[in-house]
Amino acid sequence: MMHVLGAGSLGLLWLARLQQAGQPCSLLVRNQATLEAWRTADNKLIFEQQGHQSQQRANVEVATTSDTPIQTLIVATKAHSTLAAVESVRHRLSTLSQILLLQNGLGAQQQVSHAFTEQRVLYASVTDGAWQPAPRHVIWAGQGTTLIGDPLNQRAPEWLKQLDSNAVQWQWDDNIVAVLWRKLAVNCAINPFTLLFDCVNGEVPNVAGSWLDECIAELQALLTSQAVPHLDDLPTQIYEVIRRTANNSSSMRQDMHAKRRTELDYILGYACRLAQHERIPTPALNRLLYATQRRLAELDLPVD
Ligand code: KPL
Repeated sequence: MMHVLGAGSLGLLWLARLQQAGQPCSLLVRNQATLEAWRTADNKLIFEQQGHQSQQRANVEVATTSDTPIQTLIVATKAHSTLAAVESVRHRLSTLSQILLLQNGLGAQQQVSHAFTEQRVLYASVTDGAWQPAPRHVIWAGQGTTLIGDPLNQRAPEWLKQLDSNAVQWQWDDNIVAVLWRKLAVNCAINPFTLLFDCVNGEVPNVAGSWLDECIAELQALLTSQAVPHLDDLPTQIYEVIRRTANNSSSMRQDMHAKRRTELDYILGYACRLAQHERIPTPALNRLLYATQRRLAELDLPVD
């Protein structure tokens, strides 16, 4: 039995695909009110892909009140609520439990690794696109791949085979931290600009001008300091993502429009803090962080 923690679009996407592949799964929700809402809706989960809708029955539990042991915990919360969410099920974990973290950015993963030294903690980089038009309804908008790895460089655990590749397209990566750094660099170069200028990804080069290239050069220097390999193609990769996702509204812009807390602090905030710590000058990134935080404050949204 796998447990999915986090009932946002990513959590529901994992739950739906795992259940569809016949994998016993339980969704862990935050409180009784959310559980009641599921019960009222007969625990029905709507999963939509390429216009095709299917319905499933979800097995839903309140994370904190149940005490059945958790063997495999898949954490699909936003970065800023990850540590508290995993702490809320600590009493259900044993030394045999394994935790798979699906968060964006960096920082949340390290917080969990430090707090849960008795469990094996794996990190993943997810590129699927998913959104929720309504509660308990998830649309799989873009198929991506999931790279999974162990920050302590151990081999892939056996249980990952249960993520039947028909359910979740995943690959093991021996340098998952480098993968997450590259993804963070892509998100640093795109997401804050889309929030600041309230634009889709494809407009970023126009609205940001040379500021974008200055940020990319600073990100290259920062990632070099973290021993991320093959950085020559980072600018090409970033421009390629902008081209491929030109009509997308970035996750940060979506959060802003929905008046939700953004993941800025775990993306650009993390990069700027680390640069300061490593004494790498990043004036363009700092200026972007400051401008984005100011915009969030104007909108009455948390700046961290
Ligand atoms: O990952 C993304 C995000 O929106 O967070 C990008 C790559 C920018 C696609 O929208």
